[in-house]
Amino acid sequence: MSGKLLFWGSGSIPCWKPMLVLAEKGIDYESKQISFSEKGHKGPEVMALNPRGQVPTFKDGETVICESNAICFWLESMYSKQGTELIPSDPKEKAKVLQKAFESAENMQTKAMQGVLYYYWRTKEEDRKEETIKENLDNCRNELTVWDKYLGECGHDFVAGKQFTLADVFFFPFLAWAWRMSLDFNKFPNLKKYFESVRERPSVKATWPPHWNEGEAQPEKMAYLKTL
Ligand SMILES: N[C@@H](CCC(=O)N[C@@H](CS)C(=O)NCC(=O)O)C(=O)O
Repeated sequence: MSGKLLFWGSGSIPCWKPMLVLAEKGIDYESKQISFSEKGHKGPEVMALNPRGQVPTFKDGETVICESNAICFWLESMYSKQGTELIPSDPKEKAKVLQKAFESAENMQTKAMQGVLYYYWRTKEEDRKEETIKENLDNCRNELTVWDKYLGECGHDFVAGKQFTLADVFFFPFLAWAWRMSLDFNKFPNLKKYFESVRERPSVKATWPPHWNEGEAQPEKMAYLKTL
């Protein structure tokens, strides 16, 4: 027993991040997949560790860590020499990685995803407003364009340079989500190239959300993302 335990749910971007770190570092852990539809995240096991009843929830020995970003930092600092080094020690390189990681955590969430996905989920069809949909799509397109340009300008394979880092751990799940929601990557050639290459990484394949292999996301529901 490694003494590490992760509660996670399929398709959750916050869960995917620490799972990628664990896989990149080759760290053994006990994996406990919860079912969102059965409210496993509100069950006694998770609630005992995380009063918010959210996943990911992680335990490493006696240390309990909630919040996906905190788990990633914990793993990187505890196991920095194991597997892929996700935060470089050189201060300039480190700053670049952290900038892109936080930029992604902030903007991909609020500008790209929140508007298009949450508005759609949380607003009844009859209450949806054309102008809000348009504004959300514009925000999403603008955000993806920023990242497409970054990747084009740096000419590197990864978001913060030549190596896969924490910036990719934070960014890739958002991009994969956009792909899952029928985003047409042909409009973002650098993102397309990045996505197609990074999705082949063993860590990504090993942690791909299991239910994504069972069929498409409700493409008819999210078809409007195609208009991006
Ligand atoms: N800020 C948290 C967010 C975690 C989160 O929202 N997890 C979702 C799944 S994606 C969840 O457990 N939602 C259930 C709930 O909030 O009740 C993190 O980054 O870990």
